Amino acid sequence: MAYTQFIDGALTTGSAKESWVNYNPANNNVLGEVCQATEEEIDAAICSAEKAFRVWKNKTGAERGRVLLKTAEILRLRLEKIASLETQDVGKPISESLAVDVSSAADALEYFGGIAATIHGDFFDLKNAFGYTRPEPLGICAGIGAWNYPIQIAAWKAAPALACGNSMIFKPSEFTPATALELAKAFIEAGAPAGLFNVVQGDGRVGAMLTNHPQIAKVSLTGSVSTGKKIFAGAANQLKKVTLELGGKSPLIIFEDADIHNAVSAAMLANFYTQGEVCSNGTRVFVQRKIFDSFLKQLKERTEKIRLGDPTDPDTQMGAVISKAHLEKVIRFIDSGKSAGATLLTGGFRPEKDFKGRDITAGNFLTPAIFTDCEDSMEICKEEIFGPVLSILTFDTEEEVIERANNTDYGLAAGVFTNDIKRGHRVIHELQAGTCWINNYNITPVELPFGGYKQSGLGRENSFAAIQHYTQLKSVYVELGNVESPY
Ligand code: TXE
Repeated sequence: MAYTQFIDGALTTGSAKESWVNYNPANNNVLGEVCQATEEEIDAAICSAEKAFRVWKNKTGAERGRVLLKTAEILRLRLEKIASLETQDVGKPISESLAVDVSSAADALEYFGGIAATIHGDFFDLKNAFGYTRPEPLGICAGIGAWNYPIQIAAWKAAPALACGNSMIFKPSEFTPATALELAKAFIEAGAPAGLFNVVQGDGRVGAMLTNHPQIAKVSLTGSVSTGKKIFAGAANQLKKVTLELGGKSPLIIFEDADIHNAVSAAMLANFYTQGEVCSNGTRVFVQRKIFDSFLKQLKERTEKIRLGDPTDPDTQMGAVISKAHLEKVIRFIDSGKSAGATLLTGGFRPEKDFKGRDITAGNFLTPAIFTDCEDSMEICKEEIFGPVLSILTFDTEEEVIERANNTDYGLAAGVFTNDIKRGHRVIHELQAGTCWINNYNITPVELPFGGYKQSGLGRENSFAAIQHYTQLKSVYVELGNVESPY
């Protein structure tokens, strides 16, 4: 099959000038051909999005909200189909796609569909006058996605954008072209005007063309820090708004009074869920020295029981990483950890059989890895690996671990496990991170803002906080008397 553009309410047809093969990470079978959008197609998407914006911006919030809510309903009705597409595109277990990806997309559409009618300005009673503010839409917004949560990322960007009256052109990652097209179809079926949510396929070149296009008012990226810096630079010469949801190397701190079973569960979720391909993962696991041995024993035992294999099997708990190239990148990090003197306690190798004895050598599989004897200065403790590699570190005091946890250019997320309520809040308040958890990890309800400090990004997704990133505020002063003038 061909993954083409979705412009003005329909999939485009015709042969592509440039295309590449999309592979299934679990077996590297060919899923289809991804068609790189041409400049003409991007112009058509812009023209269509402008037309839709002119209609959409005059809708009331309630009218916009109804379309978002209907879109969410359609996604939920198609949960199995879309989840299956996501699993074959990303390589993640079907249990995850069914439980998280599609539902999280629908949650965002429902949340912003629900608040669309409540987006409002303020009124100010002044001396013989009054003032008011108007949160106004920006125009055509570009969304650019990463490959780990394709439909969630597309919906987390489209939902607030459309709720605020904008139109959106979305470019999925070149590795996962499929489910953004399902979202586009759902919007049309829900009654959105053609062109309100267009999809263009392509690699960074198409992303750069959108970023630099003068009719694009804002760019929202989910991707790596390096790409975020390129987009920020590209937007700078037009002073274009950006939201950047980037990478991280987040700390997960386990104090000696923590519930060990819960802390181990969180450490595993923070490193092995979605094969570790989650930006907010707690990949530096700091364990207070007194409980280190008992924590590590349970972590190793439970990690070695993870059911790695065919992602389409409902019993599978861990699938394949996105591509051969990414698998090799993760393995290079594992080799660097060993060279630096860390101990590879378990995992980190390519299995031939999965947990049901099936041959999985054709896929990009890697057993979940745990490194001990780590030092903060090691590359595996400083750089984002974006794979199933957990680095465990020990600490003694609260002051020490806060200092070490903050010693990074990243600042996306952080977690603390303790039963001392004062210590939990005291420590989390000192951690330089935008998205934090106490006694859990990576739980992202749409009501809470999601985003990072420092080089992990700019702006926030989800929650009412996202509204400010998709509107511009107009002040209006209304005179009820005369103009007092000295002239
Ligand atoms: O990112 P890439 P990937 C991060 C995660 C990791 C990375 C993995 O931490 O670092 O994303 O995803 C497009 N101008 N997050 O490899 O390579 C590219 O085509 C415009 C953080 O996909 O940065 C793709 O669509 N666009 C996140 C997108 O950028 C460009 C959660 C991302 O590609 C471009 C998930 C350019 N010059 C992953 N170059 C979070 N914080 O929420 C590339 N692209």
